[in-house]
Amino acid sequence: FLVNKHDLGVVAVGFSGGQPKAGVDAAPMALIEAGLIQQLQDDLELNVEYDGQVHSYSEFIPADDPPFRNMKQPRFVSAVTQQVSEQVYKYAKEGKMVVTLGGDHSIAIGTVSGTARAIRERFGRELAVVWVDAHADINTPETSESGNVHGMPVAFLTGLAKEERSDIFGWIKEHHKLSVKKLVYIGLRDIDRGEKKILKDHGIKAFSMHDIDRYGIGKVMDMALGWIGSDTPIHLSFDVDALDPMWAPSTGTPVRGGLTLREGDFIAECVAATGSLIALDLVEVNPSLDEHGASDTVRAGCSIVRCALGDTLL
Ligand code: EXY
Ligand code: MN
Ligand code: MN
Ligand code: MN
Repeated sequence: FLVNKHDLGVVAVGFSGGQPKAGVDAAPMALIEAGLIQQLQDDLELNVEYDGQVHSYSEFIPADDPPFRNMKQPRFVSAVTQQVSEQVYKYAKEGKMVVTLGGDHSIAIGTVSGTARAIRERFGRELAVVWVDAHADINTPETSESGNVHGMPVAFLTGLAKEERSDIFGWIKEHHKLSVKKLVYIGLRDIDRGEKKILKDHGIKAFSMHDIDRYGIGKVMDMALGWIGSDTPIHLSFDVDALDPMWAPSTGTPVRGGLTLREGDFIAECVAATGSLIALDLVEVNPSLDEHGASDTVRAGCSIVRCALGDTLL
């Protein structure tokens, strides 16, 4: 009821400006060349609307982009995510399921703000986000040790990080935001000290790899989706580095001790089975890192997208 689940909008975001490693901008093309869109059309019988281009957003490159509040490339990331927000909003407003292929995880500032706004306008409801990641990506510019914005999207989306300047994320208004109570993490295992304090202080729901070891992924998914509750629209933001580097080595910030390929697919399948999924991001695939592992990483990414869109084993 939340979306017409056969109608899909795809946004290909070839963007790497939220972190320092080149190559993550090539992921959308790698995923598409591996047959992803074809699979969605032919195997899952979805009506896919895709403008046929991987956006590089070169028109948004500022003449000068010095660090601001410790953030690197703040104007470029702000302008690109503002544009992504509009692209995603447009599809979500039409009642389409939105799939965004990244790109580094800073692009979620655009995707989640776009769906949050559309869901408010269409249903007067708040959005829930399932953030699958080795990292919490909830640094404020002040707690971040790296200055890389891909480590900050959740802080901006929840309003924990704020900035007035319209050219540096000041465009993010209340209607774009997400409540910290409607956020659930799965797969965490590399959290900065400042992030730990933020998670604790705000009572944010998080299932780490420790929890997955203790309870198993089945129970963790029951608890995670139980926290969100039924009938709440869900945006799934899936960072491929949640998977163990054994399965997804080609990513900018790999952390050992992660999810198996099946656990990743299972998470996507469980979210799909709620019937409440309205948008999906697949980010941080970097085919130029660990090149012999690139095809595995791309295939893992394709599989997660298919599972989230309702592909079942039998
Ligand atoms: N917490 C670290 C930072 O803020 O720089 C690492 C963040 C990595 C973010 C990757 C995309 O998930
Ligand atoms: Mn991430
Ligand atoms: Mn990550
Ligand atoms: Mn660390």
